[in-house]
Amino acid sequence: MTISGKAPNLRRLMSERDLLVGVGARDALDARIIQCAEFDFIWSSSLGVSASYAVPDASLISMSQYLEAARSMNEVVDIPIVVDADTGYGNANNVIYAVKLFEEAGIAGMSIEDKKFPKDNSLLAGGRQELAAVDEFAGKIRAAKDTQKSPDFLVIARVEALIAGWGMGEALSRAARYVEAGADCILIHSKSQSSDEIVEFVKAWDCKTPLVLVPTTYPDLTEEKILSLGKVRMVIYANQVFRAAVKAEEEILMEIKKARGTHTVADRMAPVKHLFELQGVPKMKEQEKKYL
Ligand code: SPV
Ligand code: MG
Repeated sequence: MTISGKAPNLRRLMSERDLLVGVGARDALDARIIQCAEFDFIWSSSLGVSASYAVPDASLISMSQYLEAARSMNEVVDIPIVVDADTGYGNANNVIYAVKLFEEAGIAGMSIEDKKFPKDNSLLAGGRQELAAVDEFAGKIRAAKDTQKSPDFLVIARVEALIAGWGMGEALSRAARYVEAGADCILIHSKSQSSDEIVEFVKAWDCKTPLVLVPTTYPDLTEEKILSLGKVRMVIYANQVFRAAVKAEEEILMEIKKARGTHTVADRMAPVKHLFELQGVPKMKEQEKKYL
């Protein structure tokens, strides 16, 4: 099967820009809105997609459900989708099957994290942050790289050693092992409230392989500061968009309940016309002129 995805676009963007900025989406509408705001790529977030089913981000929904979510996002945007594939949905066999299906769906890249399946969300207080054996995870990265059909498909190895509290040395040595296994990028994740831990990792990183950061708990690390560190080629704002949506939904519901009507909320909502635009209604109307 020919792969006609956006992996080459993502690689081209990476070669042209110092820092790519991706934003987490839970569904296709989020993805469209993110594209309209002119970000570089979409992060199909496991937290977001799980949240769209209102279930915990704990390997509960299936690979097919994540695939369908990413496919629906990919269908409505031109920018590349990077899939957050958790632990790869099982062992290396599951990774092989996932890479085949996600790549065939036109997905540009995939992040796989070195935790045990089933995983817990990395930011969950008291969550099960159990790391996989290094060799086992390196096998998953090799499996992904051997499976991809397009040389441009991006395999990101995500290191969870800092999340699990195993320390800087473990994080650095794991990252180096995953580079040996063929990882295109290293996503180093941290849940520290300060950026010190991540900055220490970045400064100590001495491989050419680019780093990816997810500055959720350390928002002080702005793009400007990240650029000044060097070595980091991607930043992902993984969950801000759907967290903002949840807040807006809850607030408008409270207001409607309080006002016992919708007469006070007009300025808090996107006009229906804007929703139609995001859904591609203008294009559909053009098609109608041509074909109906
Ligand atoms: C996600 O967006 O699902 C991520 C990032 O994996 S985090 O929620 O911080 O683990
Ligand atoms: Mg995730």
